[in-house]
Amino acid sequence: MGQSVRDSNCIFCKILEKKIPATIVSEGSDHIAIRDVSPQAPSHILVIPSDHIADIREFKQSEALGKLFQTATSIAKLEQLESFRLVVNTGAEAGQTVFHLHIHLLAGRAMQWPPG
Ligand code: DGP
Repeated sequence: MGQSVRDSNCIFCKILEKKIPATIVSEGSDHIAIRDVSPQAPSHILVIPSDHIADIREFKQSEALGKLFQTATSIAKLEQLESFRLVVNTGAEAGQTVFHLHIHLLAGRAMQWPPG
């Protein structure tokens, strides 16, 4: 397994490198899953790839992207979340604030549609 690509200015890279603490839900060679510091639902987990990739448009490996979604789905099962929403904010106008790709796993309350 090669070394992960990191950006020393990225908060999620710092979490991946354990330079900043986080509540870890799951960890593997290809990802870390943590509880969101500002939860928007009773369960709010971020699934973050180990490599620094700014957003989903930059993710060129479709197999790895599929695996990341499978990881999010497995975590939902482990957390016994019957119903959940996976969200990938892409670009500032869409609400992205951390420019290291991540999947939000949200659950534990009724969700609105369309999302705001
Ligand atoms: P987004 O807005 O889609 O880029 O989501 C970024 C999320 O990351 C946001 O819900 C808040 C969360 N977040 C930002 N900084 C930290 C941190 O230092 N620790 C944790 N656990 N979550 C963070």
